[in-house]
Amino acid sequence: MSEGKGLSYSEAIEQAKGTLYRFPLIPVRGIPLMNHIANNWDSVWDFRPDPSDLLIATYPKAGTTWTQEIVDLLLHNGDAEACKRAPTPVRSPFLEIFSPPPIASGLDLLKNMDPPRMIKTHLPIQLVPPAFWENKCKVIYVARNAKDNLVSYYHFDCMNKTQPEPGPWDGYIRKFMQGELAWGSWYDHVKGYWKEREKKNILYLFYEDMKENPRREVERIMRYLELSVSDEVISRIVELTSFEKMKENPMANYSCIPAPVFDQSISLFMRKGEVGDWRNHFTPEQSKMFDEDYEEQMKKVNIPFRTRI
Ligand code: PPS
Repeated sequence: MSEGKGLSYSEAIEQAKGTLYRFPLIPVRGIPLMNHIANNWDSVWDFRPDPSDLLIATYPKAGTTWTQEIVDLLLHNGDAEACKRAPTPVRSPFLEIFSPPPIASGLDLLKNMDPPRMIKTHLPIQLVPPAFWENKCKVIYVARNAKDNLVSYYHFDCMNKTQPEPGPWDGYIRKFMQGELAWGSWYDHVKGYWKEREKKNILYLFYEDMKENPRREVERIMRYLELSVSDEVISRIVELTSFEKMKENPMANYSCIPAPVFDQSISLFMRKGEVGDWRNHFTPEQSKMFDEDYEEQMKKVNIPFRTRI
């Protein structure tokens, strides 16, 4: 398996070990991004996709990996073995990610792939390289309710040793509300794509809908991609992309990224995969304070988020 420059992620991370730490955030047009991304920003902004490339955009922890797996299976007519050809970040490169060498950047991986490519991003809409819109690329956006998204991000920041230290839970909630986490404000992120979804032909999905009725959402993605697969294949894709199946799939559960970056002994990447886990984390006071602020930040839009299904 080659993940750029002929090294697997494990080998590259092993070699880069001395240069890995919790990277500070540097604002790019007001959005806090890891320093390696900020330092390479011009090459990200100048990226030119092929019109056939697909962008899967999310705020971190909203259901990216799940959607990448569904799309890959749809593109391979439900062939499980074909979708085990490489781990998720190799099959579907992360556009803006930059780490110390020799870890391959997203752009390195994309350079070595032929279109159509399945490209992941967490960039807010105003930072998506303009060539995606010029070339009328298809874009799938997945949104997850703020409270579950925040809980998932907190656990991720505990185990991802290259993201800033999450600090105590109470303070983490405030950082989320103030847009201080990597990739900025959740509120602006979900609103930005929502406002542009019709004009830019963005398929706007909800994590909660995917949990409630995965078959319906897989079919929705299939139609958007102008694909046609049989009912039997749809059933297989739903099965293969269940939380349980993906959790045990080494090509989808991020076990490819070893402990100096993802320390899964702290928290698994495939952690719980539920709607409503926020109730196990927020105190009634935290929930009230969060809801009041949410009303204020979301008052001008009506995005149908659900915190339970
Ligand atoms: S990342 O790092 O931003 O790409 O993470 P992302 O993939 O967006 O989000 C990770 C969360 O999605 C959950 N997940 C799933 N839930 C349900 N079904 C499936 N198949 C699935 N795959 C991933 C994953 O468990 C993380 O959520 P939490 O709540 O932390 O479990």
